[in-house]
Amino acid sequence: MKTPDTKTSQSGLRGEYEGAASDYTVAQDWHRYTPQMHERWRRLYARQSGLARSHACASFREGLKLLDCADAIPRFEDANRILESRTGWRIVGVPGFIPDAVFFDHLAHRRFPVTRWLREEHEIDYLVEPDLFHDFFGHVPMLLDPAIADFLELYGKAGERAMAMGALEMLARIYWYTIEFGLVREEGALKVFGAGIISSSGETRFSIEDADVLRLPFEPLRVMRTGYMIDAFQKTYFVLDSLPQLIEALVDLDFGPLYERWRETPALPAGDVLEGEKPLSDNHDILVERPHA
Ligand code: HBI
Ligand code: FE
Repeated sequence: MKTPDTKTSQSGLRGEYEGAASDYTVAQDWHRYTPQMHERWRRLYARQSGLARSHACASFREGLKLLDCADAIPRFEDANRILESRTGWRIVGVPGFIPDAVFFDHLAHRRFPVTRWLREEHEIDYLVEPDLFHDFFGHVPMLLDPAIADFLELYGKAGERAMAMGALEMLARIYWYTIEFGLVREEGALKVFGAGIISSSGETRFSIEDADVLRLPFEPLRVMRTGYMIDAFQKTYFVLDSLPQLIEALVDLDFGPLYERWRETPALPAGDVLEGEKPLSDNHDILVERPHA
């Protein structure tokens, strides 16, 4: 057994699956965070909330403000009071990545799994796995948006069916290109709502400021065909007209026929443009905010 007092205590929180319940949940054990971890959180928060002011969508900014977590690692129970009163969501602590079926079941019941350990100093800019900062800072503010709250429950429910139909990859791309790496148009400007972007300083700037990056209007089947990058910035971003578009697009989808159509269409590598497709260009469709040179 690992105990909090050994020198492995920091990494001990990380990936400690042994004590988890059958649904992979663990207590947050907030008292185990060290002063260094709280300080690291403050620094991460300061950097990303500064970027969010100019680059994130309004729902993210409002949600983040409500969570009031600039000064220390937040307590899950405090966030839950806010979530439960606004959208009926709750967060549950997990040791890290959990199996797909368990992940979907939590979402279907309006529980969002949040990894309880924080990235280490050398991972400040980048890590492959979800950690506390990505999960909490990136995802939890958006759980306070009614459209995202409903979409995630629907996604959880769709997950079980997709697994049964062997179409998980297709559904996962929807999640990836929206909840993780989605952009949305707001009053003519391009804004971030995806957690994978907003928890990364490099990708927040890249996805919004880079004039040449490929941005396509969100279209479910197109998204489902498109491969994605897991260890580099995305080569394609999909842009919603509004957050409610997400739920409208999925609520009416009969996944059965759609999965069949998907099987017949060839997969596309990230970054490819199809004939006739019109990437959003900053001349007429969107305003790309470039930093002043
Ligand atoms: N587990 N903790 C955690 N976080 C995720 O984002 C996650 C997961 N398990 C499965 C999963 N995501 C995805 O593969 C599904 O969305 C398909
Ligand atoms: Fe995530």
